[in-house]
Parts: sequence; C-alpha cells; structure tokens
Amino acid sequence: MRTEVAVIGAGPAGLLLAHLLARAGIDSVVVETRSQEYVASRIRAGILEHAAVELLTSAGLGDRLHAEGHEHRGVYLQWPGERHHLDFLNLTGRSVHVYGQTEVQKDLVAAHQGPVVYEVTDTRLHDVHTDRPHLTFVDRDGVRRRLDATVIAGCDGSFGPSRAAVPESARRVFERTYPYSWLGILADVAPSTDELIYAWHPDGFALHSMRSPSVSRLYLQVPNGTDPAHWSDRQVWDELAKRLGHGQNGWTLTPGPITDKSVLPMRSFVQTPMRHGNLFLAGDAAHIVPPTGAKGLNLAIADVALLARALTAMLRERTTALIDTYSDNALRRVWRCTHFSWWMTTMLHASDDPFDAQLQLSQLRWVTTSTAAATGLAENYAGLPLTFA
Ligand code: FAS
Ligand code: PHB
Repeated sequence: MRTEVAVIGAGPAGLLLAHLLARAGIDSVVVETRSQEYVASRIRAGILEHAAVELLTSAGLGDRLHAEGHEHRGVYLQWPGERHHLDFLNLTGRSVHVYGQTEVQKDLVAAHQGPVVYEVTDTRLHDVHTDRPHLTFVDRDGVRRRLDATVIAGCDGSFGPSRAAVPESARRVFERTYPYSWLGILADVAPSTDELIYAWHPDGFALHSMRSPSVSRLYLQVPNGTDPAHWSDRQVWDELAKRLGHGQNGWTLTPGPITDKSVLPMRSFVQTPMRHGNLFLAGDAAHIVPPTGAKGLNLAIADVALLARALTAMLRERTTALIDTYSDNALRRVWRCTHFSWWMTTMLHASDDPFDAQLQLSQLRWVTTSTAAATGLAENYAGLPLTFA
C-alpha cells in the first residue's frame, strides 16, 4: 500500500487531518487500533472554543454542530456563598459551543470518505528520518501490512507508538502530575444551569457541564486512585449538591439517573519537538492537559489545522516554510493552553494547605471583579485565533 500521508489514529486529530487533506486533494490512509464503534463511543470533551467552531464550519463539518450544539456566552465561577458569571462574548467578542467530542467524531466519520483501517494491531513506524518512511501493522485478518508514505502523522493519542518513534536523544518531555483526579458522571437529567459552573469548595472542586437539554455532565475532584464503583449515585449527587451550592440563593441541583461513571487522572504533558524527520505529531500524541481549561480537544483541532495547511503547502505547492515551522508554531499555542489549563486547575482544586486556599479565593475574587483579569481568563477559555503562533 502507498499513500501521501499515513495517519496513525482515527480519533478527532487523525480523522480531521485526513478530512482536511482530502479537501486539498491529498491522499491519506488512517490506521486505527480500535473499532469505529469504540472510538465513537468514548465520552470525552464537551466544549468547542471559538476557533474550533470556525475551523469545523469552514471544513463542511458544522451542520449538526450549529443545529444541535449550544452556544454559550461564558461560564460561572463559584465559591461558597458566591457565584459570578463571566461573559466571554462581552469581554472578547468570542463564545464557546457545548458539543460533545462523541458528536464531533460522528460528524468526522460521516464526512471522511478516505480509507480508514480499523482494528489493526502492532503498528510500527519505520525510517521516519528518511524520505521513505513507512508503517507496518497487522490487519484484523491477521495479515501483516506495509504502508509506504511521503510523511507519517502521529495522531495516536497518549498511548500510541508515535511519541516513542522519536529517539530519546531527539526529544524533550515536560510533565506534571496533580494530586487529584476527576470523577465524571453522565446523567439523564436536564442541566440545573444554563451555562457551566466551575465551583471551588474546601471539600473539593466540582463542575456542572452538560451535553444537551436532557443530558448533564458533572465532575467531582476525588483523590488519585479513586474507584468509581466506591461512589454510589446518592453519594455523588449529595457531594455535587454540597460543592455546587444547592439551596444557596434559591438555586437547586436536580439529580437524575447516572448512565456513566468514570475517573479521569489529571496531568500536563508536552513532548517537543512535534516533528522528527517525516513524522509529525498532533493532538494528545504530543501533549496532554488537565481538562479544567477545556483545551484537550481544541488543541488537537488547532494542531491539525496548522499541520494540514503545512502539508498542503509542502505536497502541492512544493514550499516548506510552513512545514519547517509547524512544530514551533504549534508549540506556542500548546504552551499557552498548557499554562491556562494548569492555572485553572491550581486555582480551582482544593488542597490541604490553608495558604493555597487563600491564594485561590483571592484569584477567584480578582477574576470576577477585575475586567482586565476576567478578560484574560475569557481570552484563553474562549480560545485564541487559529493564527495565534
Ligand atoms: P485520541 O486519544 O482521541 O485518539 C487517538 C486514537 O489513536 C485513538 O482512537 C486510539 O485508539 C488510536 N491509537 C492509539 N494507539 C494506536 C496504534 N498503536 N495504532 C493505531 N491507532 C492507535 N478533553 C477536554 O477538553 N475535556 C474533557 O472533559 C476531556 N475528557 C477526557 C477524558 C478521557 C478519559 C480522556 C482520555 C481524554 C479526555 N479529554 C478531554 C481529552 C481528549 O478530548 C483529547 O484531547 C482528544 O481525544 C485528543 O484527540 P486525539 O489527539 O485524536 O487523541
Ligand atoms: C465537559 O463537558 O466534559 C467539560 C467541560 C468543561 C471542562 C471539562 C469538561 O473544563
């Protein structure tokens, strides 16, 4: 098999890249280790920043997003006794959309007509530092295949082989872990709020998000290693009610049947550079952010927008300026979003240190009373222009 771009991973990064390349007349083959159904079923991100909505819309992927997604002007920040709304649209002229990653994935699968080989195993990268890079993998019939390509795009997330295909001597890894995780639930109940509530509480952070007018998505800060099975539905709703301020100023949290419960560890991770020879990393393959800033999926989309444009220039216009600067340009946004995600995480998650608590409350009072501070948060949350670099 031969193609111009071999893409590892059919998550949002891999499928969006293949879709954008196809629109530019560039052939690709995507290989994916899971089944199409499994990939589409993973419950992950829920927020699309302004630039991601613009990019998906311009790529012909906006119909359902605009019909079924919900535009939000901003978010609420809360701590015991106080809740304040930050209006991103007023502050920056940019909004966000609530539209689950599962929906983005469905739109990508429906739109992309190119070859996607699901359920492969033993994917290996070869000769990435030559002009004859290629993949080998075993297909679902147990046959070992070889895929020759001009370039390889590593869109294989945090557990794929692409990262390690960059020799240790040629890469730097930056990592930070956090002393807590998120217990996330999906519930068949109408959201109790019109826009997201990020709540600081001395017993732990809580987030009220949603997926639709009838499905809520909520999270609780829990210790690392928490087993979701040790939390009964009753305990989850009681803790959410306490941390989100149920009964304060007449606000109530309405519980409902929980349809999914999972624990998500928190970490920051960046591997540089995002290029090695003819291997290009994009999305979670290159970086991981704690979800407090709602940046994971949006960063993957931003990487791919840059990479698709750079590969098109290289493969169709025979110019290499964009591909030669892809890693540096992508990493400027990656580090901006990594900082923002770290800042939101450390500002909102309870620790045992009373000094931390005072710093956190001071930051929250600052960003909800100073227009300058609120604008800084809004600019980062609603997202920077795709041209930011
Ligand atoms: P993905 O991980 O989505 O896709 C990579 C694909 O590569 C996968 O389908 C995988 O099966 C495939 N792959 C791996 N190894 C392979 C191999 N050897 N051969 C072939 N294919 C291979 N972000 C938010 O903004 N908000 C959230 O609430 C949020 N929650 C999350 C919860 C969880 C449990 C996880 C893991 C992530 C969450 N994220 C969240 C981040 C998430 O949305 C990612 O940023 C997003 O999926 C990134 O997309 P990709 O880079 O395509 O990586
Ligand atoms: C979600 O809806 O899953 C979500 C929203 C905002 C975040 C994290 C997750 O910061």
